Amino acid sequence: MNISALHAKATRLERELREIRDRIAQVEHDPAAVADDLARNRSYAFSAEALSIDEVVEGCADSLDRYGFCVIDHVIPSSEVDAIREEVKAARITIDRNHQALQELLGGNSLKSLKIGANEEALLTDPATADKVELRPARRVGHPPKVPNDIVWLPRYARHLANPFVTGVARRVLDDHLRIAQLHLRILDCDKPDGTPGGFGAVHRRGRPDTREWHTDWPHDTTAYGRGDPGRNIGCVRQPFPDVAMCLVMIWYLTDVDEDSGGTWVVPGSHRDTRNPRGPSDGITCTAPIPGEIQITAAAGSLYIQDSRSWHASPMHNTSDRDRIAVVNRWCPWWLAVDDYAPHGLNNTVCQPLSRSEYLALPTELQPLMRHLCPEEQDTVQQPLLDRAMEADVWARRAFKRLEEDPDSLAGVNAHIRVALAGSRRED
Ligand SMILES: O=C(O)CCC(=O)C(=O)O
Ligand SMILES: [Fe+2]
Repeated sequence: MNISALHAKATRLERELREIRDRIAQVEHDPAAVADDLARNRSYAFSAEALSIDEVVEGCADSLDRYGFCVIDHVIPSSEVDAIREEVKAARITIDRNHQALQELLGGNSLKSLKIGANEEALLTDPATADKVELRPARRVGHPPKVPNDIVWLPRYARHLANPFVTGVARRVLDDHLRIAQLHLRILDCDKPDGTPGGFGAVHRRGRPDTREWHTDWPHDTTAYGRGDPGRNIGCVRQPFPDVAMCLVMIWYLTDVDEDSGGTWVVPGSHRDTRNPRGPSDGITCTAPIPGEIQITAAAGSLYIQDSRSWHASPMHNTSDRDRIAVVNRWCPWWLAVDDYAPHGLNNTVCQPLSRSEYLALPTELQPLMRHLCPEEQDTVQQPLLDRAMEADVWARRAFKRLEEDPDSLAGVNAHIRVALAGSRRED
């Protein structure tokens, strides 16, 4: 059998195995019953008001591992929520105006359709542009400037972003040195008196509670923002995704959310499923419901956190009488490559920059999470990584000391170490 016939056979067998696994899963458990139970009991949620930081971190890490998501209830105290919601509404107007001004400056129909050539780059870096549009230099030399990070319009919200409950969960799941790589508003309008339906997406697609827009998020967003455009494609990890949490998506709800007022859709356990709702070979229709899906319910001031591999969707309807107001951020470990791609994605939210004075105005505890956004700051690795390197160095030095002092004693000292081959278990 030649190699392409073998590949074809492997693909057929993989599909068959998947179908058999699906059938077993259906017999073994009814995903809808599991989902109903989870939605009713909210066993994914942990309260910042009632529990200690350690309890919340433990509970959330476990829920992220098991379901792919969790909620921290009341992470913003209720006395603060109204003022932050108003701040976000005002920021929306400022941000939209700035995008509009940028679009007019560059003469495009939409920022998404703009082609950035030498003329546009010259306009963006022309000092006279500063009177018309707010732009900041990007960290990467040779990349055009971008609109500033939304955090500059949200000083009140910024005081809560590095909340120790939140950084505790992120550090546990990702690594010690964290970076907030994206931050933007996510507002879902409610139905309007003129008949415009509420919900997410293009108006003509909105309004029904039984449609979806399933996707996974950067760096697991299969269409990678820019699709086939090298100027805008931000990259996507190859399928099947490795079983590593690479990014935590945080959605800060500033209005109550439930089935009719903007609760995020998610499929529990999907972060470990090797298929993807937008995977071309995975047989899933991303606009239709999926058995086992649930919609998050949470009070204003609560935080939804998910692994970026989780299959999820913004609701395409909002029949409540208020817009759903939320701020989204994407947190990643220091080792994930950010923003070296998509230099023409002017309104892409990856690493929107900060000036030095904006960076210095951030709350002290937030600065380490956003330092990489400021081109004038030297972004060195942070203390916990230095501590780890020091520990490793002390351990290695001991061995070299022994090599120098007593080389004959080395021969058998690693005899207890057994390295397993792939597929077998490590022997402790
Ligand atoms: O609007 C939501 O609830 C989900 C938002 C979302 O999918 C995203 O920002 O990646
Ligand atoms: Fe998303």
